[in-house]
Amino acid sequence: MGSLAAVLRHPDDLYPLLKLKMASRQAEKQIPPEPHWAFCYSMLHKVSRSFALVIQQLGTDLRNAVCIFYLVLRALDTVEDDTSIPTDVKVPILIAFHRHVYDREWHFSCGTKEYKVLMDQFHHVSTAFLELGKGYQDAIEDITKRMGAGMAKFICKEVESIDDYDEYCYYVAGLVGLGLSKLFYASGTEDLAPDSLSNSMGLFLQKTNIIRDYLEDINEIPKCRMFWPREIWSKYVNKLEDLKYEENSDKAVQCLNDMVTNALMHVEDCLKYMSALRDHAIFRFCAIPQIMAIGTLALCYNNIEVFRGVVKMRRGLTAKVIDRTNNMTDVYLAFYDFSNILKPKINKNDPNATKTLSRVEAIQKACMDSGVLNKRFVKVSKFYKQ
Ligand code: IN0
Repeated sequence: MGSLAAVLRHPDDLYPLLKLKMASRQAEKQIPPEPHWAFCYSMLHKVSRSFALVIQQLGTDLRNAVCIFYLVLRALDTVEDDTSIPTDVKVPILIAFHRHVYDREWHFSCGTKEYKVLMDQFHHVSTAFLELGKGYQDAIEDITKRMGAGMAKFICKEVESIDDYDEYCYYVAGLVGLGLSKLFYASGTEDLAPDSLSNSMGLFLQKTNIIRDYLEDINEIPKCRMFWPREIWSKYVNKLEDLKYEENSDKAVQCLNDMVTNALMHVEDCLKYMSALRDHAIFRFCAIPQIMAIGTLALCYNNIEVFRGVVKMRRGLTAKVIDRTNNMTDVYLAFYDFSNILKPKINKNDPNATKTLSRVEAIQKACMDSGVLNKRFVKVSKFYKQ
């Protein structure tokens, strides 16, 4: 029902939603016949909703490499997240995981629902991995090794300082950016992007997820998950979980706005990374999650609902983003529009108002300086209206 109400409120969501539905039907038909590839692509569709479609439009070789990279990372994530695994069992698995992807006999049961299936039948992922080109295998193994070691380090380490926060996000998302840039380069269609830009692409997505999922993470059973850095939240409350209590609403929103302002720092690097991409399918693969992220941040900024439930972009808007993102002009328009949705929400009494405003204006200046957006056009067009 919710989605019908949403379509009635936003009738121009209907067509993009229909296109999305058809595309996912189409994609399911393209599942390869070999049992191990069939398992990998059906698992991909199960674990990531819209993202599987975006992967589907990549060229065959790269698509297979990205599919396996995605599933290997999800498996590593499943081990890291499973709070029922004792630390002295979990840490060695995380550190040695890069070797296990080569070993079709290796098996470790953990996780729930579709992630348990992924772990129990991980030998299919290893079989497919061993069929990838050497360049792809080396890139995936290198990143899996560094991410496993980084995750192991933070099993017993809290995210205290903002540097810890950036370091943790580097291990679980920045390295994904470095890995994808290596895969794009190995596919021969892109130059190898600078690590700093690849890292920012990951940090912007990860920090948006950490902000959006605050309540889900703090209420995690049996052990709460805390990724917000103490250096930020300790300015507003004495314990991170205090942000969710009614009586701390004002402080909670100020802390939220501080976190969003921190995440906005990575936008210019992300725009530089995307503007350097040459291949259309790779461009869309990278740009769509980025636009989803700036849209989600605009939605979360100054929004107490982040502490009452999970704030998500409506499915119709996701369909629009997937349908309308074809070149850098679309990206600049989207970042300009969503910045324009965030800006009026900046209330001058917010402790970070000046910093937030300067970051939003820097983003809009970067979009205007691209020269592909002219003042008049931006004024009238509402590429994305909430
Ligand atoms: C991703 C990223 C991703 C895509 C393209 C370029 C990237 C460059 C650097 C870092 C990550 C990049 O995109 C997915 C998007 C995704 O999975 N979205 C979910 C929705 C959601 O809300 O989670 C979906 O189901 O559509 C992403 O978020 N991550 C990811 C993981 C693996 C790969 Cl290969 C690419 C997860 C994360 C933690 C942000 C890296």
